[in-house]
Amino acid sequence: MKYLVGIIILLERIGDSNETAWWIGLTDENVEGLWKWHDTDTLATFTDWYPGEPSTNGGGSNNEDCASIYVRESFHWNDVDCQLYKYYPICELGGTESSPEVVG
Ligand SMILES: [Ca+2]
Ligand SMILES: [Ca+2]
Repeated sequence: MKYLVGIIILLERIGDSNETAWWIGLTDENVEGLWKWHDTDTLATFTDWYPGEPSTNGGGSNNEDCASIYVRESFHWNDVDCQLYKYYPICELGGTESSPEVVG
């Protein structure tokens, strides 16, 4: 997660981003309170929620099912309404199980 925060800080410093938050691909839309990664459908084993989050119904919405990295909350996570807020996604690349290619 530090890698993703580093990317966000870099984008801000080069003036390429003024986003308030970024979608990280974590959702509890299927079972409330069970946060799963969208791409693998696996439960999150690590979370970094801002104090008081996930709030489920903050901001007047009763449907906060999408986790975001919230820039103004020191890059901690906040759940938001998936339809109400359209944040850009920021994702880590998946690892590869293949051996590195030997050159030479
Ligand atoms: Ca939720
Ligand atoms: Ca929230």
